[in-house]
Amino acid sequence: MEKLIIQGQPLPNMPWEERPEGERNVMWRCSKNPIIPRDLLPMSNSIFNSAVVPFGNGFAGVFRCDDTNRRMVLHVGFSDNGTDWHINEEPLHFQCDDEEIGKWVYGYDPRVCRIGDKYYVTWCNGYYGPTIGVAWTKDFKTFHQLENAFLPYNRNGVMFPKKINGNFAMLSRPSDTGHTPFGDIFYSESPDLVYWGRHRHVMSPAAFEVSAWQCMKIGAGPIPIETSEGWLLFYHGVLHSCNGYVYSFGSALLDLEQPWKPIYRSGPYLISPQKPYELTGDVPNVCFPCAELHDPATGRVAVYYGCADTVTGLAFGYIPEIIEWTRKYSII
Ligand code: BMA
Repeated sequence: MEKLIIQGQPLPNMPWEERPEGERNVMWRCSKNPIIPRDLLPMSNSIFNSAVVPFGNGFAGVFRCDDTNRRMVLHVGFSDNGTDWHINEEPLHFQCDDEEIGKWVYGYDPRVCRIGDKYYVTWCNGYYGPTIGVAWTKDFKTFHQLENAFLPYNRNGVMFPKKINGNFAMLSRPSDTGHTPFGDIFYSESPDLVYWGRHRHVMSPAAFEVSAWQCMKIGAGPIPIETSEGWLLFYHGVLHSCNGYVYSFGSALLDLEQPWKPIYRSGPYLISPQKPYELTGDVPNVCFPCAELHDPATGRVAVYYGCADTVTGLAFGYIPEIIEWTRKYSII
C-alpha cells in the first residue's frame, strides 16, 4: 500500500487507549467498557446503538435510550472526552413541517453524519413499520425533520460524509416488520434529501461455509471513512445460531467513486460477542456498531457499538492496519 491518506478533521482529543500488551487482534476493547451504563438516565432501561460526532471542543451524540416503558426513543448527549457522557433527560423532539411525517411513533439505531455545517441524523423511524427518518441540526438543540428516505420497510440508513456524483448518498438495508431473517446492503442517491433513487446493490450476506458470522444478514454501521484506498465501512453481520441471532462486526472497503462496488470485505469478524456485557443483557450476543471517531494524522479509530442491546462499548484500532487486514483476509 502506498502511503495511506485518511480524510477527516484532526481529532487529537479523541478517546484512545493503545493496544494492550499481548493483544493479537486488529481491534481491541476500551478498558472502561461498557462506557455508558444502561441506567445513566433515571428512566432508561438501556442505552446502546448510538451515534457520536466531534462537536465544538468536545463531542455530541444522538443516543438510543429505551425507557422503562420499553419505548424506543432518542436522546441528545454531550461529552468533553468521548467516554463520559451527559445525556439530556428529555427525549429528542424533531421539528417537522408535515404532521404526517413528524408524528412520533418510535425511533432507534441513529447515525449522525456531518456534511458542511450541518449534522444529519438518520434513524430507524416508525411509519407503518420501520423506515429511515432523516433530520438535520446545526446546534444539537433544534432538529429539523425531513421526509423519510424510503418506503417501509428499511433499517440501518447510513449517509456518506460528502456528496457522491453531485448527490447525497446513503446505504440502507431493506427489511420486514419484525426481526428480519434476511438483509443486503444497498446504496441510494438523492439530489435534495427528499427524493432518493439510483438504487444499487452493495453486498449480500456471505455463504455460511465462507464466513458464518455474516451469513444471515448484514447492515452498514458507522459513517464510512474516506481514505485513498476507498471508503472504509464497518458493518454488522448476523449468524442464526441454535441459540438465536449473533451480531458481530467486520470491515469492507468500497470504491471511492462507485461506493456500491466493494473492493475488499473481511472474512473474519473484527469484534464478536465475547465479553460478559456483550454476551448478557436484554438481547444476548450483540455487538452493533453505529458510530466512529478517527484522527487522520495518527490513523486512530474508535468505534462505538451497542452491547447486548443494553449498554454502549468502545473498540480501538489503527485504520491502516484495519485496511491491510481487510485486504489480507478478504473474501472478495
Ligand atoms: C436489530 C435491530 C438492532 C438490535 C439488533 C439485535 O434488528 O433492532 O437495534 O440491536 O436487532 O437485537
